Amino acid sequence: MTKRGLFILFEGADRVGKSTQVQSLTNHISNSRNLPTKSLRFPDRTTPIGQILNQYLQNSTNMDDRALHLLFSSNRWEAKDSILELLNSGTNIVVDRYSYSGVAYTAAKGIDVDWCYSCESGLPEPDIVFYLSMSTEDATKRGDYGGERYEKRPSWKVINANRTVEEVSNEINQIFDFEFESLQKKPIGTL
Ligand code: T5A
Ligand code: NA
Repeated sequence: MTKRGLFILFEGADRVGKSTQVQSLTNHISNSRNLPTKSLRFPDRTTPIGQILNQYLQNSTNMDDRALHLLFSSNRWEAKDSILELLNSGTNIVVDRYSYSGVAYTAAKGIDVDWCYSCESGLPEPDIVFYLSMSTEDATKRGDYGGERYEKRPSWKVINANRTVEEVSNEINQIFDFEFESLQKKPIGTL
């Protein structure tokens, strides 16, 4: 029987090295385990909704905060079925930003965090979250990154990203290798 794929997520502030580590872990999983592995990113700028988001991000066009939040969220909802198909068919996905970015960036504008999160409720849940953090000082400042509730999750790993690419990816690979088999036994979760 084909085992399901894992949903691995990278989160963290701008420029902390998420995309670099997404690529690295994708290669590690493909090479060390010879398993189908795909990287995804949000926003997915290739869809019609993603194109609106791309225009917003490139030109900082004016948009109502909640309207923008709903577009980022819709951009995840439109990927829901394909995410579940990948996981159920045994493909691991390594994802660059997801709901936690969505909640954090909108809540930082003063919008109620529960409202922000409610738009994400029902989406597939990541099995493990690597939260890349630049320094303990920054990490403290970001204590409310999307709300403390996330950091209580057992699968939330805070990684010191203020090191070389290799040092960071070695730690991530070790954690991944350690957790892989037990995570695979769990059913796919829902936010
Ligand atoms: N957003 C997103 C929302 O508001 N709501 C949402 O729901 C979502 C999903 C675009 C914006 O959208 C917002 C958040 C963002 O503001 P994005 O496209 O993911 O989101 O942002 P990007 O600009 O693509 O990515 P980031 O700026 O966040 O950068 P990364 O991916 O964290 O960093 P990376 O890997 O590209 O590295 C940056 C540079 O550092 C170097 C790399 O080579 C690169 O030059 N680097 C290192 N240098 C030294 N040491 C290391 N360890 C290094 N690792 C990487
Ligand atoms: Na990036």
